[in-house]
Formats: sequence, structure tokens, C-alpha cells
Amino acid sequence: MLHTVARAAGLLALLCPAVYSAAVPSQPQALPVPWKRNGIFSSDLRSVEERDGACTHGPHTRSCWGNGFSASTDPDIKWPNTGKTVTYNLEITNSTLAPDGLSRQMLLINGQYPGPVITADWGDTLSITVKNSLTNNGTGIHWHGFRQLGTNQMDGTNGITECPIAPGASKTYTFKATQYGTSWYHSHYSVQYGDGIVGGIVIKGPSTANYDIDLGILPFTDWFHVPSFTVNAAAQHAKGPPIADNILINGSMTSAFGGKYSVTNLTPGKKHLVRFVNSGVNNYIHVSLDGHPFTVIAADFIPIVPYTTTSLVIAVGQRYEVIIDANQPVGNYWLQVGTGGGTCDGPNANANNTKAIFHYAGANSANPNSTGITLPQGCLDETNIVPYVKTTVPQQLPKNLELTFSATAASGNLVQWLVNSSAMQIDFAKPTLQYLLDGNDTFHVAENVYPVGEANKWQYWVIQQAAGTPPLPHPIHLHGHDFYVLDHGENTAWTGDISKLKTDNPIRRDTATLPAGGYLVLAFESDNPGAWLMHCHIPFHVSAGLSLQFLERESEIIPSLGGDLSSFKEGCKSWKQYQDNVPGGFIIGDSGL
Ligand SMILES: *[C@@H]1O[C@H](CO)[C@@H](O)[C@H](O)[C@H]1NC(C)=O
Ligand SMILES: *[C@@H]1O[C@H](CO)[C@@H](O)[C@H](O)[C@H]1NC(C)=O
Ligand SMILES: *[C@@H]1O[C@H](CO)[C@@H](O)[C@H](O)[C@H]1NC(C)=O
Ligand SMILES: *[C@@H]1O[C@H](CO)[C@@H](O)[C@H](O)[C@H]1NC(C)=O
Ligand SMILES: *[C@@H]1O[C@H](CO)[C@@H](O)[C@H](O)[C@H]1NC(C)=O
Ligand SMILES: *[C@@H]1O[C@H](CO)[C@@H](O)[C@H](O)[C@H]1NC(C)=O
Ligand SMILES: *[C@@H]1O[C@H](CO)[C@@H](O)[C@H](O)[C@H]1NC(C)=O
Ligand SMILES: [Cu+2]
Repeated sequence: MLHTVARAAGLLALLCPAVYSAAVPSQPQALPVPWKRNGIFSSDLRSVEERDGACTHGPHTRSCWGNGFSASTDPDIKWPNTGKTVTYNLEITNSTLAPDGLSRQMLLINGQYPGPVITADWGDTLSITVKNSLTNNGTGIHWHGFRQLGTNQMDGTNGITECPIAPGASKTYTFKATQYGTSWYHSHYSVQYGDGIVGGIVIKGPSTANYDIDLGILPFTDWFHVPSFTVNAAAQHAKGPPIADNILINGSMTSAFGGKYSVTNLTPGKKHLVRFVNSGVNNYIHVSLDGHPFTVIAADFIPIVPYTTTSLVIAVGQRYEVIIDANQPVGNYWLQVGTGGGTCDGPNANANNTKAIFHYAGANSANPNSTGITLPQGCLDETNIVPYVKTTVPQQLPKNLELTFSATAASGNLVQWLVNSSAMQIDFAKPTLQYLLDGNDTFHVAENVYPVGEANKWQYWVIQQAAGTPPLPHPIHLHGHDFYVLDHGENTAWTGDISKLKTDNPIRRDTATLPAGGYLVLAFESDNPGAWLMHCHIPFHVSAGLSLQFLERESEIIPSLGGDLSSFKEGCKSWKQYQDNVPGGFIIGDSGL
């Protein structure tokens, strides 16, 4: 059973014998270097080349990719150059749909929900044109997890890397898939994505265990029966998280109004790759398939040493790739889905009935009668994650970021989440990149700009929830980078003891939970000039201020964009025309993110 081989080195030796037996007979993963990024220690690049091998990708050699790339390649250092551009057109419209039987106003992409899955190969260039056919909102699409090396202006973060796309206008996002795996895209225009502007992304590449059939993306989202801007207006003055009406699995669920369960087809005797995405807005998602354990092979865009589990917890923004072996009697099986439960993410009104059907070819199409485990609850991340490509980071003292909360009578109980005493507020019409073009270093305090100066140095940060902050978990997402999770704690303060940081191959991903009442210590390398947002991925929280931007290597940002800022400038021109002509003036009403 190749997929149960726990040690990455052993697995590769098995899968790519021609290369590995000759070049690296033992322990190819154990690199005796303290750190190893972007040519800083160029001597390390040779050993990476050797480990990458030359075998080709197939059902029994999934860790291989070809042309010297494999699951052992560090995608921070190199990626294939396919010379291929994959194009998509996404048109955003205001429409109605009934994903769980209740018809409501939604914002759709190409008339569908979820939006079309974007599919490309590792190393392809993506060129995606987004047309805003709404009447009363700007929009923009963020490509979650993409590094955007040298393409900061394609990050889709309004008020930071672009002005929103005005009604009637379009923007073409062109960027490279330097990593592979499973992700998603969504609007970053205030809480707008909760109304439907989401879709999956599959970047085909190697994987750390074998499978026969790629079933693609299976997205989960908590679901409200009223529009997101209405929910947010209430959340801005509420005492706790909003209670969602339902959970949609692949855009579908039953409810008192009708609807149907999502169905995923299995082929008996085959191993299936399924790509789970929490594309939701608040709830943590716990998931289990009756009678079928998951072999987990990737967390966010990071291939991991495979591990087996009967259930997974997925925070908003996170992804897991799992392999499901269809080795049970032909039949129908429930995919059980629950939320964090208790008080950590608020209840979900349909929490006792959220499930989907996994249907074996050859079975009838009745509802399953299967039983399985009792789903765990809680709002903490998976802990078994071991990146397949190892990194060792130094012990270093982090800079401190303090999270506080305010809802005072004086402000009409307006809910605000503050980072170092400042709730984020961007200016749609004057993104950070415009400041840089103007040569203006005087940002508004509320733009929460944190300079990150030196090139290719480790940046360590601890986000600490201050005493008295409502004890809620926050899935923290960083743009432009994966980060390393060095420590975290629930309902406690970080001790400041750097000797306790996990520096030997720590978890690496782009979204990780800051536990309720606690702290998260993370590190990333300043290897990507740009203005990069870091924020809680719960739209109601980021809307209420919970974010900041790292201004990484400021003087290099505009030069790194290759001089092509025509679409950025056009975008701001058409946005300003729109904003200036809104009768009664234009009010954001929240952070804008
Ligand atoms: C969608 O249509 C409704 C009903 O016409 C309208 O009230 C709303 O403002 C529209 N939303 C956007 C974002 O254009
Ligand atoms: C977006 O459109 C909704 C209506 O669909 C409206 O309530 C909201 O105020 C608009 N927000 C912005 C910032 O344009
Ligand atoms: C999700 O739904 C789409 C559209 O119906 C379907 O093509 C796809 O196979 C489904 N994905 C899974 C994993 O079941
Ligand atoms: C459960 O369903 C399977 C077919 O999917 C059937 O063979 C079995 O008899 C059912 N068991 C019960 C207890 O209904
Ligand atoms: C779910 O079921 C449990 C146990 O029956 C019950 O206590 C709880 O109130 C139910 N939750 C909802 C949201 O209906
Ligand atoms: C944030 O505020 C804390 C507490 O006042 C302070 O110690 C820290 O230096 C500030 N962080 C930054 C990056 O300025
Ligand atoms: C810089 O930006 C700030 C904030 O928008 C603005 O108040 C100031 O006038 C600008 N300065 C220059 C020199 O453009
Ligand atoms: Cu949050």
C-alpha cells in the first residue's frame, strides 16, 4: 500500500526508483541547512534538483510530475514553465437561485453557483477576465493562496492592490500558478462573496500518495437565507456571531423549503481524490464519510506526509485533499457534516441535518442508511500536518500584534475588531499601490500598514487576543505567502519563550486558526515585494476591522510589477467615475474588505 508509507523519503524511493536509488540512496529529505530560500543558500539548489527526479506522473507514480519536478520540489524555489496560458471569462450578475430550496437573491458567476472551477496545470499562466454586471456594487476577485510573485496588482484586494471593478467594467487578472493543488477564488469586496461569488481552483500537479480518480472540488459553506449585506448590518451591532440557516455542500442541501442532498459518485474498487474547501463565512466544518477513512495528502497548497483520519476539521479558507478508497460494499454512504458547535462559531440552524451522499456506481439511488462516527466539535485546526518538503526556521523573537474588541454605547454598540488599537478601513478609490505610484508614504492610520523591510529575512509575528476580547477563533489568512505555524494556544497568553517554538519542519499553509482567547505565532520570509493583506477570513470580522497589510520591501514593489500598470490605472479611473456619480454619495459602511 504505497499511500500508507509514512516516510516521504521511502515513498519517493519506491515511486521513482530510477532516479532515487542512484542519486539519493537514503534520507533525501534531511537537508543539513538551517534555511533554504530563493537562492540565499544556492548550494542547496543542487540537492533539490537531484531529489526532483525525472519520472512521469501516473496513477501509480503520483508523486512524480516530470521534467525534473515532483512532490519533493520546493515551489518557493522553482516551478515548471509550461509556456501555456489558460483563459477564463467570469461574468458576475445579480440573480436568484434556490440552493437549498429557498429562492433568494444571489450574486452568480456565469449564471451558476458555485462559480466555474478554474483548472490549470502547475506552471501555467492564468488569464481570467472578470466582468462586473451588477448595478449597485463594485467587485473584484482574489485568488486565494496564490503567491502573485511580481504580480501584486493581480491579487484582487480592493483598496490595497486595485480599485474595485465598477459596474459595467472588466478586469483581466494574469498570474502564474507557481504552486499546485486545491484552492478557491472569491470576491474581496466587503462581505459580498457570501452571496455567491465563489468558485474552486484546481492546479494539477504531483501528490504524496496514489489515487485513480480525481473527483475535484467539494466546497462547503454555511448559508444564510438573507443577503450578506443584511446579515452584516445586523452583525455590526450584535452580541455574538450571526446564526446561519444551513450548510451547502457543493452548492446544495435540503431544508424546510425543499432542496436536495449533494451526490458524489464513487467507482467500486478505486481510490478517489477529493478536494475539500471551506468556502464559507463563519462556521468551522467537521466532515466524515461513513465507513471510509480519509488519507489526507495536502493542507492548503502544501503537500503533506499522508495521514489517515476518520474526520477532518476545516476552517474558513482552508483546504484539504483526501483520498477515499471505495473498498466497501456497493451502496450509498452519508458524508456527515457538522460545525464547530457550542459557542466557538455560533450554532447553525440546520446543524443536525447537514450531509451529502457518496454513491457507488451500481447501487440504487436511495438515501443511505449508513452509520458512522459521532462527529467531533470545536474550532481548532488539524494537528497532524507534516509538510512533505521540509523547512527548518530559526528561533527568533516575533513582533507583537494585539487583537482587541470594542462595542461601546457611545458608538451605538458598533462592533469593531482592532489590531493594535486600529480597525482596518481601506479607501476603495485610493489603494495602497496608488500611494506608491504617488510616492506618498503617509498612509491613514486605519490602513493598518506594517512595513516589512529587509529582503529574504524571516518575519516573525505573534497575534495575541487581549484579555477581555470575546473568546472567538479567527482563521487568519495571509496573502502573497504561505506562513509557518510556530505556536498557538487557546485562552492563554504566549509566554515569549522562543525555545518552545516549533522550528523543525513546522506546519506551513496560508490559513491557520488564531484560537479563541489565545495566540498564534507565525513566520514568513520576505521574498515577495508587495502590499499583502493579512486578515481574519470571517467576512463579518474583516468587515469590522480585523486585518492589516504588510508593505513588503516597499521600494521594490512598483519596479517588480514590470511597468504594466495600465489596467490598474484604468480600473481606478472607471471606479472613481462610478463612485462620484452615485446619487446621495457612496458609503462603504465597513472596512471594505
Ligand atoms: C440586486 O438586485 C436587487 C433587486 O433589484 C437590488 O436591490 C440590489 O441592489 C442589487 N444588488 C446589486 C449588488 O446590484
Ligand atoms: C452592495 O450592494 C448591496 C445590495 O445588494 C447594498 O446593500 C450594499 O450597500 C452595497 N455595498 C457597497 C459597498 O457597494
Ligand atoms: C459538484 O457539483 C458539480 C456540478 O453539479 C459536479 O460536476 C461535481 O462532480 C461535484 N463534485 C463532487 C466532488 O461531487
Ligand atoms: C441499507 O442499504 C443497503 C443497500 O444500499 C441494503 O442492502 C441494506 O439492506 C440496507 N439496510 C438496512 C438496515 O436498511
Ligand atoms: C440537534 O440535536 C440535538 C440533540 O437532539 C439537540 O440538542 C439540538 O438542539 C439540535 N440542534 C438544532 C440546531 O436543532
Ligand atoms: C502593537 O502593540 C503592542 C502593544 O501596545 C506593542 O507592544 C507592539 O510593539 C505593537 N506592534 C507593532 C508592530 O507596532
Ligand atoms: C498622502 O495620502 C494622505 C492620505 O490619503 C493624504 O492626506 C495626503 O494629502 C497625501 N500626500 C500627498 C503628498 O499626496
Ligand atoms: Cu475572525
